[in-house]
Amino acid sequence: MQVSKPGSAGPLSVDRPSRAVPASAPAGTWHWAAVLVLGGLAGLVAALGMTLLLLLFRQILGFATPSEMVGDRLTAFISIKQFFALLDQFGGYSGLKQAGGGGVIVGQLVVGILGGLIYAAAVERDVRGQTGRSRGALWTVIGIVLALWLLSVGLLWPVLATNYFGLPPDTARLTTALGLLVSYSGYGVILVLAYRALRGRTPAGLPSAASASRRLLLVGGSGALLALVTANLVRQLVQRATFSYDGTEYRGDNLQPITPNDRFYTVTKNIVDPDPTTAVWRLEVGGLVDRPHTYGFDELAGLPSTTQETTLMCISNYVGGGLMSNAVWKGLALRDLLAAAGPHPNGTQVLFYGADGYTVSYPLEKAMEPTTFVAFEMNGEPLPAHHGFPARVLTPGLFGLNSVKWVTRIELIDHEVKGFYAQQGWGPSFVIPTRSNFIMGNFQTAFTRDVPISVRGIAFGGNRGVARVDVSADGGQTWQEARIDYPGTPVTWAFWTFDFLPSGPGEYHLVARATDGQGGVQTNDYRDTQPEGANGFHSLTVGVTA
Ligand SMILES: Nc1nc2c(c(=O)[nH]1)N[C@H]1C(S)=C(S)[C@@H](COP(=O)(O)O)O[C@H]1N2
Ligand SMILES: [Mo]
Repeated sequence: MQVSKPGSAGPLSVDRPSRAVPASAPAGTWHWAAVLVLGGLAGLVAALGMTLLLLLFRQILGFATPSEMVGDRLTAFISIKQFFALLDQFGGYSGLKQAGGGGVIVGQLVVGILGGLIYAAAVERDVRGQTGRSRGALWTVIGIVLALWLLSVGLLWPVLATNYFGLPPDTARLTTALGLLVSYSGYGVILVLAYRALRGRTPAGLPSAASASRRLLLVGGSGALLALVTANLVRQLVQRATFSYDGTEYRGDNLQPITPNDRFYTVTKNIVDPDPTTAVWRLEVGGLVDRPHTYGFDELAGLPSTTQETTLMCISNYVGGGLMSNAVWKGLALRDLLAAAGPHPNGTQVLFYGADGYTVSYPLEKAMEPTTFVAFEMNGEPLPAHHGFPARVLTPGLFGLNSVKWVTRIELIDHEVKGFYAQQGWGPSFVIPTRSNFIMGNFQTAFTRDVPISVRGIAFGGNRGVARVDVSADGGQTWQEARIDYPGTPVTWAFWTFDFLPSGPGEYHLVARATDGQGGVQTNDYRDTQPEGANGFHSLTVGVTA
């Protein structure tokens, strides 16, 4: 029989000397049950502490949390079909984000509890001398921390390049990885301390009932306190969450050619949007260029700038939908920045990064078009936080997902890569087809001979402009030209009015059809929003009563 190790030879336990057992005695089931409960509790408390550390890093330094990164990472593996099925199941993008973010926090706690169980078992083996060494448990906890960290960094690698205060991707990746290591180490430290506090240093036995309740109260109380603070930080984040505004459309009867900032349509992949500060935010222009450069905000805003009116539209904008808006942006042509950097001849694609880990890529040719823009003002104000403060890209002609908000890096590369939404299966073409909408919804009005009914609408031709709009009241057999009220520019929408003169009472189905500035006529080939954006005529029903 093995002799007790030094240290376990003295009074085995202050708490329960009478029940002291030799260190090598087989543990009873009651003992292991208690060990697992204590281990699980220690693991839970440690996981709460870790979650709190992750949230503090999020709040104080803008580091991405696993709850936010996991969803982004999974997007690449989910087809658009599955994505829409999930949207259905969770009641929209916001519901899905909530479930995903919350699910990861619950997952963290579960993994934390499992870690606690493993650690507790290791401690008991050490104490009983079964491993022949006394530090097995310590190595176990170090192993758990490192394994979880390597797993996280490996699995989340593509999205680690996220920093909500605006650090460019490489720095963001490094700091996120370090933040995870510190937080996971915090888990390890708290686990060891909590388990020790729960179990005591008693080599083999467990605390007496009286001592156990004191210990439980101490550790449980600390856990409750951690949970409270953590919940409070989560609540603060949730208050800033995108649930309340993601998917905001610009629609209604009172549309104006220039959309006020607070009504501009909004789409974001994020649970909580970036909130860059210009002290931290940088814009890198690099990759296959001669003179890579990192711009601070003042330097960027100090470059010769212009204004450009540009309309954006989301690829998810259904026929007649309001996921489109128009603003006057101040900034400069992207090609000015690229020319200053000196692209290598083999640089063929441009890859953009957002502070939120968002990516998109398109050919250099597109980036060099004179209207592809880097904006830092919107309608005379600094870019609002939700629209990409402090700087965003505008890519006229392509759907909104190509206009990266909170841009932190513009990189020249020599091969095609898929950005955030392309990985999910959107595209491959992101060219906006010409469209026209009625602004007003279906309505009824009384028939008055020779008095036309004014019907208003918008039309958008991507970066091709709008040359004319026609309206048909007979299902497309005959067309009459509408009046352009606001022609806009080649990269904006246009507003139009059609004076509809019904021949008598009845129900009329009007459809509109735009012709773009290059002579391309809008088609009625129905196409769903996925994967390349919706297409088809918008129709309006006008009931004309006698
Ligand atoms: N960094 C970043 N840029 C982004 C997005 C995003 O989630 N993150 N969403 C894209 C999508 S899908 C659209 S439609 C437009 C919306 O821009 P807005 O919210 O300013 O209207 O931004 C694009 N740029
Ligand atoms: Mo979008």
